[in-house]
Parts: sequence; C-alpha cells; structure tokens
Amino acid sequence: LVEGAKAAFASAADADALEAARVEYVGAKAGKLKAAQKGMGSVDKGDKPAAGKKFNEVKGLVEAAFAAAQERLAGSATKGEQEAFDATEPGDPLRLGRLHPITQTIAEMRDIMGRLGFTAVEGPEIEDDWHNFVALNIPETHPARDPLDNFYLSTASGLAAGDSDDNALLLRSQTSTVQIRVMEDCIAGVASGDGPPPVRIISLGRVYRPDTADATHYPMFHQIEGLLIDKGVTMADLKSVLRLFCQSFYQMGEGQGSEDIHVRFRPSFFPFTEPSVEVDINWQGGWMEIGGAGMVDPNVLRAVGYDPEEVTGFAFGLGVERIAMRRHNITDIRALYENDVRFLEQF
Ligand code: FA5
Repeated sequence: LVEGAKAAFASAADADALEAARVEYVGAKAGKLKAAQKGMGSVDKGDKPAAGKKFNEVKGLVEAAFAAAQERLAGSATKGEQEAFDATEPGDPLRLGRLHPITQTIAEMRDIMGRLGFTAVEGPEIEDDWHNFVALNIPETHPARDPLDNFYLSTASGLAAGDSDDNALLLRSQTSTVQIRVMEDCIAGVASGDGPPPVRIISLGRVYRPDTADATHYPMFHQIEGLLIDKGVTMADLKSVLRLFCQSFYQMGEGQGSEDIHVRFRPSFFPFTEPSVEVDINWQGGWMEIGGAGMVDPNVLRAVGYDPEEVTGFAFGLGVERIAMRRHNITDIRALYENDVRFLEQF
C-alpha cells in the first residue's frame, strides 16, 4: 500500500492528478487506507496491538508521501511563475497625456501678450446682466440680449431669460465682461489711492452662445480679450498690437508662418467701442473673421467711473479656436471637441 501510494503521488503531474491519487489512497470514504483500517476489525484480539501499530506506521508514511507531492507541485507552480517573469524584457510604455491644442494655444497667447506688457486676469463664467450687457452699453432692446442668443440661468426670484432684471444670471457670451470688472476694480483702486491707470490686461476663457455648431461655430468656445486704458491711446496702437500679436503667434507655430499672415480691419459696430472694427486674417485663399475690436466707448468709460476727457483706451476680443485652426490647418472647429485621441495626439 505504501509503495503504491508513494508511486501514485510521485507520478502526479498536476493538482488534478494528485487529487485523484489522494481520493484513491487516503479518501475518507473509499480510500485504500480506510479499507485497511476497516480490515483491522477481523484481526485476532492478541495481534491487535501490533497490527494497530503497523497501521499507524503505514498511515504516517502514506500521508508524508502525499504532503511531499503537494509541496512538489506547489513549488513547481511558483517556479513556473518565476520563469514567466523576465526582468530584462522591456516594460509596457507609459502612455503620456498631452495638453489640449486649445490649452496650448492659450498658454502661447498669454506668453506673447505678457511680453507686450499685458497681465492676464480671470473673470467668472456665470455673469450678471450688468457686466455682460448694461455696463457694456448694450441697451435693453438690443438683439444681443435675446433669450435665444444667450444661455440664461433662471434666477432665485423665478425670473428668467431676458427679463429686465439686473440680477439675471447667464453664462457669459463674451469675455468683454472682464473689461468692466477690471475697470471697476481699477476705479476702486484709484479711490483708495492704490494707483491710477494704465490698465493693460488680457483675459482668456470660455464663453457660451446657443449657436448651431458648424465648421467655424461651436456653442462653447474661447476668447482672448484685451484692454488698454491710458492717456492718449489711439486706434494706431490697437492695430499695432493686434498685428504684432498675430505675427508672433504664427511665428511660433510650425504651420503657416508669419511671413504670409495678413491682418485686415473692417469698419463695424459694437455698442461698447467707437469706432469699432472687425478683425480678419487671411486663410485658404480668403479671409476668416477672428474677432472684434475698437476704441472703448466714452459711455463705457463713464459707466465705470473714468473721465473720457482724461483717458482713452482700446479693447479687442478674438476667437481662440479660429486662430488655432489657421495655425494647425484644422478646417472644422468641431474636431477640437470630439475627443478623438487620434486627432488630439497630433498636437
Ligand atoms: C465679441 O464677442 C466682442 N465682445 C468682441 C469685442 C471685444 C469687440 C472688445 C470690441 C471690443 P463677436 O461676437 O464678433 O464679438 O465674437 C468675437 C469672435 O469670437 C468672432 O470673431 C469669432 O472669432 C469668435 N466666435 C464668435 N462666435 C463663435 C462661435 N460660436 N464659435 C467659435 N468662435 C466664435
């Protein structure tokens, strides 16, 4: 029995084979060891002590053979694992993320304008009626305030969309709101003796309009706003700054270089600038509108507490996506927000 058990356990190649051998020899119901124990009943009374001793000896040997086989199999399993792990193999490469092209564009724009002396400031994306319209000289009847052209948020009082309520809240439709906030702060600064103009800021951030998405429109996009207020600021300063900005931006890119960048100013109208212009750049054989600009309207200067006889200023607001599209030859703005990794990993 001992020899048979030893051979069976030693030849078991895997856990299943060992289990079968275990059932055969030490199984609690029909194992050979159990049968031998039952056979003890027919042994003569006088021989019983010796037979019992012998049985225990056999049982010990069989169990030891089983334990040895178990250990052998466990050992080889670990060894197998060790062999499968090869420390010299090259590891799985870590997939590095990268900044979204718009985030990269914003960083570059901030850098360029910083070198021109403009400090970046931020404003809230949820705005009130005053900063988005009233202080920007946009009267209550102006079509830009149409509920269909803005994302109004219902107000605590239950008033919504376009109601003449100075507390009406909306997702800002332009970064020009930040102009007002900065000028208000500056006036407060003057009042508290913190210092007079110049104001020289930019603000970069998201704006929202319920525009239907097409190749050049998206309901959420980014603008870069610029504002300069000082004594004797003229339209010539505005044009120079915008030209320098565009030239520097396209010089930094690998796409279309600055040598073929043309900036065109078209007379236009904005309630908060006078005179106003629309700014275009050449692209794909035509012109693409990138933003609006102009001299800050005296009414706006007055609304926040400046004396328009003393200071003048210019402001501009440009679409960040459109400017980035020309740089990277992206012909559809929607590609920027589809989160297709094959597209995004090219930047
Ligand atoms: C304005 O938003 C004015 N606040 C700009 C301004 C600032 C004028 C300061 C004067 C002084 P406009 O609505 O034209 O202007 O938008 C400016 C630019 O934002 C557009 O030229 C375009 O480049 C971009 N833009 C407008 N709507 C969208 C849209 N739905 N998707 C992507 N870009 C857009």
